[in-house]
Amino acid sequence: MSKTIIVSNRLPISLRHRNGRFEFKPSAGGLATGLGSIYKEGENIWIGWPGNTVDDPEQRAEIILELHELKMAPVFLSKEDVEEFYEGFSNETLWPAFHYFTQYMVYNPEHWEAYVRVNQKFCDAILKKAGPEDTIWIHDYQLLLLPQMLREVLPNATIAFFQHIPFPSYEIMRMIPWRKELLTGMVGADLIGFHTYDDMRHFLSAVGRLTGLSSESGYIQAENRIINVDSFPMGIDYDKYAKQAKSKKTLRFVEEFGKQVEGQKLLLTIDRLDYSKGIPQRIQAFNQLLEQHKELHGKVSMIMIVVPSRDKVQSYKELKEEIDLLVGRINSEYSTLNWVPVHYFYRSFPFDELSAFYNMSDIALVTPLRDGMNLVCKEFVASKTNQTGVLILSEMAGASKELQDAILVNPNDRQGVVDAIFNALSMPQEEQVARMNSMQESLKKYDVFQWVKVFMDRLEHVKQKQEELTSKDVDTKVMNEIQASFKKAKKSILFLDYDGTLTGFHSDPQKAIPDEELRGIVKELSKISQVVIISGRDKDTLGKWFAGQNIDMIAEHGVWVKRKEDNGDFELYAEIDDSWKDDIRKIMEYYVLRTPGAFIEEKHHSLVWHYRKVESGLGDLRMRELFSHLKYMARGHNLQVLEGNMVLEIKRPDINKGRAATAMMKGMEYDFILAIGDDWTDEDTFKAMPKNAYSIRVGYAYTQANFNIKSVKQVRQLLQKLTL
Ligand code: GDG
Repeated sequence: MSKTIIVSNRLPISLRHRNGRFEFKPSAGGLATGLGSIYKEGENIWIGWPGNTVDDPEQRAEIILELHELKMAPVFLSKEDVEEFYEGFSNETLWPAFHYFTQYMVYNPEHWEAYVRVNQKFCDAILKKAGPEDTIWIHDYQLLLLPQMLREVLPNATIAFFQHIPFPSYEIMRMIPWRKELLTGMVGADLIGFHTYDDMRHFLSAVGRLTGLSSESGYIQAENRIINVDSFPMGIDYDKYAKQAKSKKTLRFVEEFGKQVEGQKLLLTIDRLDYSKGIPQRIQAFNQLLEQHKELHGKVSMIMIVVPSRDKVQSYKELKEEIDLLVGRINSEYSTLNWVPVHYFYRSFPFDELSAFYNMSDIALVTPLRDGMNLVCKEFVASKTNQTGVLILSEMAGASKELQDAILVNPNDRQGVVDAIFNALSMPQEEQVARMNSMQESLKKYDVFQWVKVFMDRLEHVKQKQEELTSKDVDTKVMNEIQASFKKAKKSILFLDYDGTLTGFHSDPQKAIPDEELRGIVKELSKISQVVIISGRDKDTLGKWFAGQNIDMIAEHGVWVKRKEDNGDFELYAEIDDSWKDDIRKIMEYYVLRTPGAFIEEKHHSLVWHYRKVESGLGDLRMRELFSHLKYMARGHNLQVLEGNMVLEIKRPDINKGRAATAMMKGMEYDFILAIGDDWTDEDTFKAMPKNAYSIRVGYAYTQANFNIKSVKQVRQLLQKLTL
């Protein structure tokens, strides 16, 4: 039976050294809770680093055994690994880059090498446990290379990846010297999840620009499979927080703590020590509030919990000093004998005390400068069982996309934050309840268990979709079948599209000249079969490129036909009425003027707007604009607008490859028919084929063809096989 393996940098436990022995402390984090329903079942397992270095082989063996009982397996990291892979590349390159703090990015090739090395360590550890049919769910930015490393060894495994932190714009991604390797690593997965649509959009754009893989509606077209990219906003264990807030223990803390801050409105902030959280900016906003509103002195205070983290890294050390200084300043300036503006704790609290802080605070001030999701704001909302309280939330946190009933602020707009606090302090109770109610409803529905379920369902869906496509794949077996059928045939015909089928794309279309190998294949095939090159290209180019070959040619999607027996020129197959061209050309020219790199190609029956050389992104945008413009015009002229590979073509609808192919076969009896093509224009050919024909589309798009084939290389392989 297949199993599920969860992989994350850290295991959901902490390994501590105490009195010469190791102790495990389970983590109560959101991820551990959500995934508990998975890894604790059956043969499933969680693989990761236990959070401490262990060098002694005996101790390692002991830890392996103990973790095995907990359904976990450790990946041991050396001190050097931790410094270079974790603190180094993960936290000093990827973390700042992905949170838009480019000023903190370190470009250290040794850190990169360690990142590759440790990802490989994880891969080896997983391979010891994983079977070819298992599901492997990898978490977060420390393991971006792992999906592809696993894919190479387990090509059929189900591999999913979820990124918990933001995915930055392409502009940031391109700064990383190892960007292509990182993206290639990620697309080894079948499903790639992010918290928000924006993260997903940035990822797709970076993949398109840096790896050349194209995508449509969240599906990346890789060489031999499709990969789904989607947004899955992570929830919390809602009931756990709601229940805890009402528990006796928490209520006792509320009472106890409450006495110390009696009569004051409380603002709560909880973060790990990190520059992405905007802690100094928040203290400054609170300072400004007290400066501008003297009437609030003695009536409002801030409880600020900062959980120690990464304090060996220089930028974190400096941040800690800055926070200490700011808190010191504000408290020394405003404190009275019975009022302290900021209650600052640089430590973490047990869960029941944390819950008391959530419960007793009037306002949660969650203002990160950038955050993947942010669970603190969700936990605050879930803990507000009497539904009073206000959430002030940064627009830069993933959670802001869901929690629209919070007061949303730009954390860089200090006055905006001050005003938000002021408004929150005076918000009428009915409004608080209405907002809280709506946020609670949503968080209850999309809790962490639902998140896991939706993600897993989606993964199954992608695998099914891949299955449908691969069942149509031209593998060795199908190749042999086609070859056998071809050998048996008495009269055969092969319809071969040119660009993207017999040869790859070139940035200058006129340079995609048939190479030696291709000319050889066509020559050999033409000795044993009727060969028809069926292309959208103009007749002169095709005629020149295949001059002297004993083949038929259909040019410009069926406007021109050249039969091998007529040695002469191409013949016009369709009557041409090009009176429409002047109007359309003017429009296209306008778009050429606005789009550097674009150009128009004029064919006898069509006009083509090319954007292959246009800056990526801009080309798409202009093409969409031109498309809607032309669609409107096309109706009046009874024309058809079609989107191709980096082209937009407008033409008469009655001219297409299918019609030309049918005409070519008219009156003949073939016992073997093969049609291969790579885009929508070839779909007309596929549709026109009789039932017994083999039709093959290059790439893994949905198609009317009965088969898909991986690439031009495979097409040539198949054709070569026919010549044997
Ligand atoms: C990544 C992404 C994304 C905090 N102080 C105490 C304490 N906490 C708990 C909170 C909360 C968690 O820590 C912090 O939540 P984050 O959302 O910041 O999560 P991270 O794991 O740090 O970060 C983030 C998240 O992954 C999930 O995908 O939201 O954007 O950076 O659960 O309650 N817990 C206790 N005492 C404390 O003092 N017990």
